Amino acid sequence: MPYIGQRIERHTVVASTNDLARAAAQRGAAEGLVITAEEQLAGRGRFGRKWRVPRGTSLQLSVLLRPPLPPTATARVVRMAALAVALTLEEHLHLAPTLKWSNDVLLNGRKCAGILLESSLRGDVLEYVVLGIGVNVNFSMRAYPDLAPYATTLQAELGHEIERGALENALLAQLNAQYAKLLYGEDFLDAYRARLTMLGQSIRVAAPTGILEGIAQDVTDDGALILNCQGTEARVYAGDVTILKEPAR
Ligand code: BT5
Repeated sequence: MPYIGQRIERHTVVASTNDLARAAAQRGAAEGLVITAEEQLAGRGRFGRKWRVPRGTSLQLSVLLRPPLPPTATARVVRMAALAVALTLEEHLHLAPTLKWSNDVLLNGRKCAGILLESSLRGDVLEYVVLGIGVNVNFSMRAYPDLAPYATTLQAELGHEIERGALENALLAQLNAQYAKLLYGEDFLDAYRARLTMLGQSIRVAAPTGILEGIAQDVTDDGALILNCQGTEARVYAGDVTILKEPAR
């Protein structure tokens, strides 16, 4: 039975915990390794974007997994991680998170956590997956005025500081529980859809291939978002979603 967190490597300052986890994976480290950092000098999001958090305030960790699954299963791992974060916030802090495709956890419509999955293939199976998770904990988004309209922290939502060690333990316990389900074949689609507030809404997706607008209809097992663009179905595999306001009548 895998055990996420059986080995935890704690760092004060790193470039990115995902880099360290990838290097460990390439050296043959066992799955379940967790790498944490108090500060990341080059913390990153998708598409090489920056992940910004003041030092010593938050959870920034990477988990090494070796699920014996095909490459399309990375979408299940992202859903699993988003759900594990959401369930931790629900059960440990009694918050009411929602999810935003593909990798965001929101509180009151603002992003409080993000997930960055990086994988390596061997032939047509996953050799390893590095699951990077960042949760904004004890700081104020006043530190980042450009992010403040879209982002939040647990402290801001709860009105008090949170004990990070206990939160990390709760998150690792959730990840273990959900990863066991993944290995038994769970696709996490129903639980993910249930928290995906954008379904049925008019949205804009900025995808690497261009901008699309339509009604968000569903998500697929391999990670696509299905959009209804004036009667034509479109599938998008990566991008950033903005919810559009209802047009004025
Ligand atoms: C993500 O990317 O949301 C993935 C974040 C993953 C961070 C973890 S921390 C541990 C591990 N090691 C790493 O180097 N990374 C992972 P994406 O969906 O692309 O969102 C990035 C965008 O979110 C940026 O372009 C900003 O607009 C915004 N952003 C940056 N910092 C933020 C923060 N602390 N909270 C909310 N939004 C933020």
